[in-house]
Amino acid sequence: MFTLYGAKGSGAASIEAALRIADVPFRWVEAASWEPGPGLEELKRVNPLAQIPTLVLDDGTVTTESAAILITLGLRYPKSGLLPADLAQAIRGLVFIAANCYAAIGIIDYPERFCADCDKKTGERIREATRARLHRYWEMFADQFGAHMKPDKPGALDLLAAIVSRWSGARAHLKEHRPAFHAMLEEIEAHPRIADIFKRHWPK
Ligand SMILES: N[C@@H](CCC(=O)N[C@@H](CS)C(=O)NCC(=O)O)C(=O)O
Repeated sequence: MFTLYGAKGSGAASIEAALRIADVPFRWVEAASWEPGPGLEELKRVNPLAQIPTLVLDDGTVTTESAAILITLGLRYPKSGLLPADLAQAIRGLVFIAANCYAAIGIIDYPERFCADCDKKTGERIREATRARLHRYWEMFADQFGAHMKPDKPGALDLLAAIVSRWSGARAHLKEHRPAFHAMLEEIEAHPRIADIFKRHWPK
């Protein structure tokens, strides 16, 4: 049995949706660095960064980093369609999200990790600039990868884009500046195979 460490409204939703699409049962462990408790202690034993999603495979292999987990699942379950036959742009897009967008979220959430003696005002300035940069990343993502997304049969790229764009005002920004791409993100999360997962993580 796979074990997925995650929390409501977190990036673990992307792995939950991927496991659903691949038809793989899993055990959910409620765990997050901001939720002290037994789940967090168990998570730290497998991922010292204490970040979610973390997925332990049925053979005990620990996988971390959303893009890497999604690629691993896509390769292990080729019939799931998580990865397309033409791999290059899907992998590039997944790494774009992880390296640029998700990393920016980490700075917005925890500016003090990246700033010595960070006072509140400095933290806010870091947040503001990073948020603007994040929104620019999403515009670039929409322009370069929008054509590679498949809202009617969501795969790894669709899932990670739909979930990571839920944070730090990115959706509102995209609605205004890239409306067609924004509509595609809404279509992905409304897909009948995974809609309930989005509803549980982000109730209206
Ligand atoms: N590089 C990781 C980032 C994962 C990440 O930042 N997850 C957030 C939750 S959505 C987290 O666990 N943050 C807590 C922390 O960094 O302490 C990935 O791509 O999966």
